[in-house]
Amino acid sequence: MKNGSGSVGERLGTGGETHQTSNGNLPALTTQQGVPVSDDQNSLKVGARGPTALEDFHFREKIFHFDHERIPERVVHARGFGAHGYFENYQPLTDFTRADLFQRAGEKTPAFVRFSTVAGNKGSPDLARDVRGFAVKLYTKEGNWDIVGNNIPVFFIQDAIKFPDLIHAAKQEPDRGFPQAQTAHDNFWDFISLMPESVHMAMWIMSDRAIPRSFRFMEGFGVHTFRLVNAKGKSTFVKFHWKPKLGMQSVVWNEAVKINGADPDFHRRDMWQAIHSGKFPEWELGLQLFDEKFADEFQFDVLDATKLIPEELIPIHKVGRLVLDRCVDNFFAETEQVAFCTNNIVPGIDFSNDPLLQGRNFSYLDTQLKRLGSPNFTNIPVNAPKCPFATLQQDGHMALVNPKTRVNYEPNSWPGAEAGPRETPDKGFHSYPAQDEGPKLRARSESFADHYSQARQFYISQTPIEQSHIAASFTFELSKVERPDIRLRVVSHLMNVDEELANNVAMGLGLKGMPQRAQAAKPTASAIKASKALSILLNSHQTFEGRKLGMLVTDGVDGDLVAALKKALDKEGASYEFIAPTITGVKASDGSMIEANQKIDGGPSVLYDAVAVLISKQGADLIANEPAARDFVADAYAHSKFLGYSEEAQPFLTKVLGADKLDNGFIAIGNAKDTAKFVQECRKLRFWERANGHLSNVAAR
Ligand code: HDE
Repeated sequence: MKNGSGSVGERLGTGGETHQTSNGNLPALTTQQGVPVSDDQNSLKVGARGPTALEDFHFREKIFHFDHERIPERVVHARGFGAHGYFENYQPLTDFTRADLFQRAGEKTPAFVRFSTVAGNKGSPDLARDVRGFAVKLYTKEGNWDIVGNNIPVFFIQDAIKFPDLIHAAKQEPDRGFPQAQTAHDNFWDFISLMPESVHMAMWIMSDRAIPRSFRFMEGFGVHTFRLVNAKGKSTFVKFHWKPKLGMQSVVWNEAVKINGADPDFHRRDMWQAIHSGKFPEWELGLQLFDEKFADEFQFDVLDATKLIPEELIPIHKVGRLVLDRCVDNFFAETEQVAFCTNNIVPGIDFSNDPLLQGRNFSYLDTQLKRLGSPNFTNIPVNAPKCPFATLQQDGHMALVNPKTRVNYEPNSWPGAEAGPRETPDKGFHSYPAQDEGPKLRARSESFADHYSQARQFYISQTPIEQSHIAASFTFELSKVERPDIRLRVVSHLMNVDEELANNVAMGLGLKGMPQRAQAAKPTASAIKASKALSILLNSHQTFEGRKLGMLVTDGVDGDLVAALKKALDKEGASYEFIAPTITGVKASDGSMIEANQKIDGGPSVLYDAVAVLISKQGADLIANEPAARDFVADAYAHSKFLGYSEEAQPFLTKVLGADKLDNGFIAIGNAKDTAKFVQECRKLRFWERANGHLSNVAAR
């Protein structure tokens, strides 16, 4: 019987024979004990009108199993989406690491990746303002290696002991059970404002990084400093980066709010569609490599997870690519049951003393036991190594791979294969013999004390439009905070980051005066340099590849124009959907039918990277007063999107927006040549000049 990723019979090693239904085409439905079921529509009753008989073992088993379908959701990162793929190594990295997956050029290592949000519950919307988890499991030939990272290179706290406090503060407030999947509430900002070390990360989550357009368009980071160790035992410090092949892209906040209503599964659907259409998402693995000398001389402590190392200082070496080419067969079996553990490392990789990482190494193993219910969670196919493995561990709930021989201990004197596995000092994992000593104490290193300099660096590295988004999101979140003293305390920290930012937020909140600047353990380094790598917009890949155009069409649309636009999009590697007054579609001017993907109120423009309004005169009249059609255009305008339009659409656009609004982000499409021009413009992804104009209007007021 086929069930998810493999046949149940196969998985349990029974040979996989199944009963057949009488027509022989479909497998027979059975109980878990393999008994064929005669009737799955009616429970067993005494007489047609009951009562139900307790002896109905099929009914009881079915309901019993259903009652136990749920397992605890992850305490953080509950909402996620996973996919399979592989990592391909470019060149041998033998100088730096003996890790097997990096030894040979072209070596492909199977991978499973799970993306997630942090704060929301399992059913929360994808476009919450939040950090995204970027957890990668690499099934190497010497065991599983998990890089359990995020899409932001720093973290809120420096010591793992504060993690429960951080998460309690971020999640729903305990008395009322809301708000969920958002940090715009008192408890979160109360905590942040009392933890200056979190200010750098607060800048990142208030930036566009926290509302990515797609998992495919975001970076990933291992965050902590790790070690690479080569065959001679030499250690090099390393930070891991994932760089998306198609560049980074985010949405704007007003758009995020609307996407959450229109398609709460926006990110998982995007990933599913990309993989199913053969446009496999891809990232390059980048390494920042540095030695003890750099670590000693660096302005910040490389063990402090609230700090990053600017790429300008330690460049990133791209060493391989990660390709996601297969969706899961079963969401629960794989995405829900995958168990990432920071302590899953392989020979050639090692930990640093980052106190956050050290704490995580306890937490992940512990949490899997709670969620998956047994120390045998490693036997679940998505978690099992793909290389040979042999332990002397046994028993426990759901034990599937107990030793088959008489021997379950070591040392033993049983001969031959009976003797079981043995340690391998030459090939086995050795911890790097770092020299660590000091008094036993509860303390925070002095070298962790600069809380504002990198927060400032992040801010000054952004373009004006990105800076305006940061100010707007601080203002938005703090406007949801009820206690004025908490709002003031946050602004007092921002004054240590950047005066202009603090003033803009204070203005947005309508503060009568500025608070006293927060006391800083270390003053903000005024000489800190901007780092271009920190901005999304300064790193544009200038491509519309992998993006999606929404085409609003009506009966009478010019069929040639549509065909030309489709061709231009195909050439670019972009996709498209048709949005029409009815889901049946429309009849083009040449008599051909165009099938709709969305009815107009099911396909708002927030779901697309750019839009085209290719309507006929009669179509324009039909939709002129349709609110969803008007919103389609008004939102695309407000979110600075490029908009292509047919000549017949112009009066409609003017009616919705006003004649003066048709700026250079509007591209008239009259012929095939124009379609190419339109797609070329779309490579800029957004027409930010429109928003900049709005910014200067605000400044002038
Ligand atoms: Fe996690 N984190 N975390 N975290 N984390 C979990 O493990 C924890 C931290 C991250 O898709 C949990 O299996 C502690 C940083 C991701 O399944 C739990 C601390 C980073 C995922 C846990 C941190 C992360 C988790 C909950 C502070 C980025 C999702 C469920 C020391 C580098 C993995 C689970 C997936 C999940 C603990 C901080 C990333 C409870 C104690 C920093 C991507 O073990």
